[in-house]
Amino acid sequence: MKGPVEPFKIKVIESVKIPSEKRRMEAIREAGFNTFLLLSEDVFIDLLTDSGTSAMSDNQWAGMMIGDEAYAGSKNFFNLEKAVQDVLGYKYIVPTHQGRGAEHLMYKTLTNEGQIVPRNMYFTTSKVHVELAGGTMVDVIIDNAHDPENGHPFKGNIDFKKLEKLIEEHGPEKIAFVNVEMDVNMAGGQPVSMQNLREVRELCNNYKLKVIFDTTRSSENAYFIREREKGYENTPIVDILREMMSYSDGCIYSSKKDCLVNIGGFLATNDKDIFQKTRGMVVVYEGLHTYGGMAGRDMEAVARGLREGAQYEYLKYRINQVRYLGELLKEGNVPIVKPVGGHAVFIDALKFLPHLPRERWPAQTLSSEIYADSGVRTMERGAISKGRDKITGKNIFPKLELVRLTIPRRVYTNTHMEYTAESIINLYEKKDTIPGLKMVFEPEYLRFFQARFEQLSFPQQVIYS
Ligand code: P61
Repeated sequence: MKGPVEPFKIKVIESVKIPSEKRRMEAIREAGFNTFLLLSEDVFIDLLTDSGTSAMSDNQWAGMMIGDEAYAGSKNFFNLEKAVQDVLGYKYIVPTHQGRGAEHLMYKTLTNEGQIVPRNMYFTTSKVHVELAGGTMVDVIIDNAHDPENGHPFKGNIDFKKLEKLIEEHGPEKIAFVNVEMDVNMAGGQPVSMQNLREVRELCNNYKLKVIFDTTRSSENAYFIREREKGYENTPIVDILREMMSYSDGCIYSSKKDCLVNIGGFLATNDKDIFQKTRGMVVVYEGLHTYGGMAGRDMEAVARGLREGAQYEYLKYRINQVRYLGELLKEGNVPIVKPVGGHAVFIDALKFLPHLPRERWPAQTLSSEIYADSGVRTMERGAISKGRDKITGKNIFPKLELVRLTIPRRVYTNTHMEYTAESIINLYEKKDTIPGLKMVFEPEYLRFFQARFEQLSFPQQVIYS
């Protein structure tokens, strides 16, 4: 098997080196066995996230040089507005410093105390912003998404029975809005089909409910629609994107992913009321409505990146590089979520480390072991990310206990993928010797970012918490 051919050549490089085994052991201990707390210079291949880690093109860097840093009315804002209108089809845009800034404005505007927000699986920042606005997020994704072995081509789809039951049970006035994520991150980067989006719209029309998309990885989702959904085989990606967005009332967008930039975000809508309310808030929390926390040069890079990231040839390479890593791991019998998603390969930590109880945090353990073994940084996506129940205060143990190997866009070569796969396959062969972790520091919000752990020695079946 071979990796995909890159549709670009490399103009600038950044040196990386693999720290010694001794330094890796020290570094992970110093980081409290939390890969978020590692120093970047201690990392060889950084697969922590695809967020803000893309390599920009010469065209984007050229755009940075024409940054108009006027406080008000920057011309780069209007370029960004035009790019959003052309690529996504929304009329109004409110810029923000990154995705969670947009979530804050949008979700606060649309959610009243005690309301429910159905969504196709939670995302950490989305959940916290709905909760801070007084709402509760309820998962209405199809059951297939919770099964790592299930090969459904659109595992990100909304389950209509679950959604309708929720609306009927609570009444439509209790539903703040319906939230649909593209290429569902926590499910493994799994796409939503066009048919599902269309039907969600119809259902919500019946109940007069607003539909808000999390379009963060919508271009990658559009690629999967073209690859897998009948009737879209030859449709240009931009046409697919515009049809997708036509089924929503608005979106939040973290530009740090599919827009191939290091920082930025926005919300967009065709709804004048949402626009006016969020535009009123942006000046309080982010900055003036023509920059929203971004420099002019950053808005230019987002505008150009949104167009570049929707090019078919680029997306084909992108999705296939992620798939290449997934295939290599599968060949080495490493248990991964199937099918391989858009932005990352997810390892099933429960199958990788079956000897560890859930309270020993198998995914957290595995991500720290992968780093110590190879210098590759990955991320826990399981019970630590999920957090505690808002009412009982107890840890929630989601069905998926995963380690995410997230591939930055246009940054690593196929040889980096091969190194990563070989190291993890070697680790899998000695998996029985891996001891679990004990959490010794737990922050109140988004605990996974700063939590600290200690390594237990074998036998570690005793649960202390
Ligand atoms: C990531 F560990 N994602 O995947 P912002 N919606 C969606 C996202 O994936 C997303 C945001 C909104 C990140 C960064 C990150 O628990 C974590 O621009 C589907 O990051 O504010 C971000 O966009 C928020 C990593 C965020 C995490 C939260 O790596």
